[in-house]
Amino acid sequence: MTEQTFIMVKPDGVLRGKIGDIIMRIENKGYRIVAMKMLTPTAELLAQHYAEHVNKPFYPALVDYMTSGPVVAIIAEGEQVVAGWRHMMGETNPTLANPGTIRGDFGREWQAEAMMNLVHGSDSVASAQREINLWFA
Ligand code: YYY
Ligand code: MG
Repeated sequence: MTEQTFIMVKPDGVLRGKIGDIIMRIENKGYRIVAMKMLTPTAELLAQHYAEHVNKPFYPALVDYMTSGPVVAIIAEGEQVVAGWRHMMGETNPTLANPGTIRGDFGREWQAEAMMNLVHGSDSVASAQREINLWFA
């Protein structure tokens, strides 16, 4: 089924010059980019985006990392794009992410307790709708 997902190139992805590579992977796979913008997220926006994580021990480090610079927020559309993009990103922990995935190919660094793993992708169609409404309000 054609659906939409929310994708983000996180601050480490921008800093390391991977925007082009990541966009190329989205387009090469056959997904369509339907909206895109660059912004530095506020702590308030992140608290809503990462509502499920606000009480976790890694959250303060995650906010420091995610507010450290601009991100690229993207809406992508395609057949099963939510699951497909999760597959292309690889596992959350870049050390364990398979080679060939974005996190497996580029991820290595940590900031304090937070994994710096270059990209975000919604984990379900419902999350995607919520995140799209939040970031592209
Ligand atoms: O959806 P995904 O990004 O793969 O992972 P989540 O479990 O939703 O965590 C969001 C974000 O938080 C993750 O990309 C890195 C960071 N994080 C962390 O630094 N340490 C953890 N133990 C879990 C998550
Ligand atoms: Mg998640």
